[in-house]
Amino acid sequence: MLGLGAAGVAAGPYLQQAQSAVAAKDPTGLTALLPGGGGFRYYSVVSSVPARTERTYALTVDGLVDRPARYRLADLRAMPQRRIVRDVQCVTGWRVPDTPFEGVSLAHLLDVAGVRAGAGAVRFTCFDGTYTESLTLDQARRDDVLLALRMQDAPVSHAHGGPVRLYVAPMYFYKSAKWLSGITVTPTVRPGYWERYGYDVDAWVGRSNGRDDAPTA
Ligand SMILES: Nc1nc2c(c(=O)[nH]1)N[C@H]1C(S)=C(S)[C@@H](COP(=O)(O)O)O[C@H]1N2
Ligand SMILES: [Mo]
Repeated sequence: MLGLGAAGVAAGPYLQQAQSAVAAKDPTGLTALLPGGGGFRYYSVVSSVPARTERTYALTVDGLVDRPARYRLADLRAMPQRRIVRDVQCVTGWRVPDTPFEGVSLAHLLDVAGVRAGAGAVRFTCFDGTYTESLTLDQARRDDVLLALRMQDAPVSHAHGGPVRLYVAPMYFYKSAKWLSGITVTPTVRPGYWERYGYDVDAWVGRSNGRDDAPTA
C-alpha cells in the first residue's frame, strides 16, 4: 500500500508536466482556423516551416531495407494512387468528417523498398526539423495508411503539411506527420514527438488516451 502511494506521488508531477507541455505547445482553441479550413486547425510544433517545391522536395527511405532511395514528387505520383475518405479526429476533440486523402499506400512503398528481416517498426521524420512519428510494421502495412499527396481533392497545402504528409486513417491525427521527409525502417518503435509528452503510441481512435469515444469506423 505504502509502495503504491509513493509511486502515485512520483507519477503525479510527471503527468502534470506533460499536460502543461501539451497546453503550451498544442493550443487548441487558441490557434486560428485556417481560411477555408472547414474545421481543421493548424498545428505545428515549430514557429515556421520552409516550403518545399517540386524542385526541392525529396522523401528519403532508409534503415532496414534492401533498396534505400530518395523519391521526388514525380516518382511518388507515378506510383499507384489510393483514395480514402474517412473522418479526421484530433485527440483534443475536434473532428472533420468525410475527408478525402489520396496518395501512395505506405505498404506499397515498403514493398518497393524491400523490408529486411529484423524490421519491426517505421519511423517518420519531417522537414520542419522537429516532429517525429512512428508505427509498428503491422500498422504501417495497413491499407488505410497513406503518404498523402492530395487532401480534400487538391494537392496537400503547405499549412496541411504538403507536399507530402502521412495519413493514418484509423488513428488520432497526431500520427499523421506533416511535411514528411524521411521514412526509416527500424527494429522497434521509437516513440514520436507527442508521445514523449504522454500521448499513446498506439493511437487508435476511440481506444486510446481515454479522451473521447469516437467510433473506430
Ligand atoms: N510535422 C508535424 N506534423 C503534425 C503536427 C505537427 O505539429 N508537426 N501536429 C499533429 C497534430 S496534433 C494534428 S491534430 C495534425 C494537424 O494537421 P493540420 O494542421 O493539417 O490540421 O497534424 C499532426 N501532424
Ligand atoms: Mo492533434
